[in-house]
Amino acid sequence: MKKALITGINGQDGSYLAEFLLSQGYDVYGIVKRNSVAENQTDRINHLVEVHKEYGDMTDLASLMRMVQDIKPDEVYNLAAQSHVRISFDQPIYTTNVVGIGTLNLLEAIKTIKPDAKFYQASSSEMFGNSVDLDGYQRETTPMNPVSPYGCSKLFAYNICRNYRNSYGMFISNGILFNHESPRRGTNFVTNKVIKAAVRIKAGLETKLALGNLDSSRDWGHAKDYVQAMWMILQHDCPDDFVCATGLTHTVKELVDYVFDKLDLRPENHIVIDPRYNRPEELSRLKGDPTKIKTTLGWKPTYTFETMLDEMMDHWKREYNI
Ligand code: NAP
Ligand code: F7E
Repeated sequence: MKKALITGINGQDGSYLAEFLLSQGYDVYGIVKRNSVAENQTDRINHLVEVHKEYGDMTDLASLMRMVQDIKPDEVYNLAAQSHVRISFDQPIYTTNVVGIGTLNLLEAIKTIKPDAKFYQASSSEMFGNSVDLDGYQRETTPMNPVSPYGCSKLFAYNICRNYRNSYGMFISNGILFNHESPRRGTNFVTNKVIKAAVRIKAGLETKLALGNLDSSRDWGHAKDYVQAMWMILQHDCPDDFVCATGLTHTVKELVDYVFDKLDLRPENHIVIDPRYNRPEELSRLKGDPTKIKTTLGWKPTYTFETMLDEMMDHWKREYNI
């Protein structure tokens, strides 16, 4: 039985990845950060009784070393992060400690104790910033010029992973994933924020939805499809870096229009623009080219933008009984 260690297991991706790896026959271990409200912290994985949960923190090297020593994992998926871009402007040092130094802590623990473990790093399209190739896509070779503390720290993590791969011959791969969503997405990310609020408006529980920049556009896929990509990346015969994206982009306004239209609501009656939700520097457009992961690993998404939003709407409609 292969052993997988997932950091950030109680996050959106960690929970889907744990489900997927259990279905593949893995023994799954996950690092859970201590939280003062113990009841809420493992909400997304409480149904996965087979998962071994261990307290640890990306900023606490000793806790990572203890776990790598005890578990001796075959595969490590580094998904832990302060993953909210807007919040990274408010907490740049904390974000960098978790995302950047935290990744280096985990690499050191693995290099010292279990150097043959395969390592997946959750890299992000946010690393590109506003760089875009002439054909309008971002791909593995597009220059990286991040525009947020989150993007800058993810770029450090991406580079230190490549450096450890090249220096020490370790099996370390980066998945450069574009935005991916699901009913389990945090409700302060724009997709789930819009959908939850629209359903609450429909249910008569609120009337207004405050948003920031409606003109930015994102390449949105489904988290379930993207965690399969993570696993496929580690099953490849050599370590490498892959963009994972749908190849399509939509503005936040298009997202709002689709959701409100489906619920028979008129956005102009409910949306208010609040500059609090703007970023000091905005990444205006993301559209990824998934050619490499499709042709090399045979990955392809099963959800479209619309079927993903429909599933998220169904989730919140069930929640509010409408
Ligand atoms: P998420 O829902 O925010 O999950 C992040 C996880 O990291 C949570 O379980 C969180 O635990 C944990 N964590 C935070 N700080 C930690 C620390 N100091 N020590 C240990 N664990 C810590 O994020 P996600 O959407 O699943 O994304 C997974 C990974 O992919 C992240 O690294 C993210 O940056 C990256 N990524 C995401 C996307 C996307 O669109 N979703 C795209 C590209 C890359 P708590 O909940 O207890 O804080
Ligand atoms: O914003 C705009 C906002 O916070 C998307 C993370 O998973 O993907 C995610 O980062 C867009 C931005 O995601 C609101 O300005 C407008 O242009 O849902 P988001 P993100 O910043 O793209 C990348 C790939 C990651 O790696 C990150 O971890 O929507 N927007 N109004 C808003 N965004 C939010 N959150 N809230 C608003 O009210």
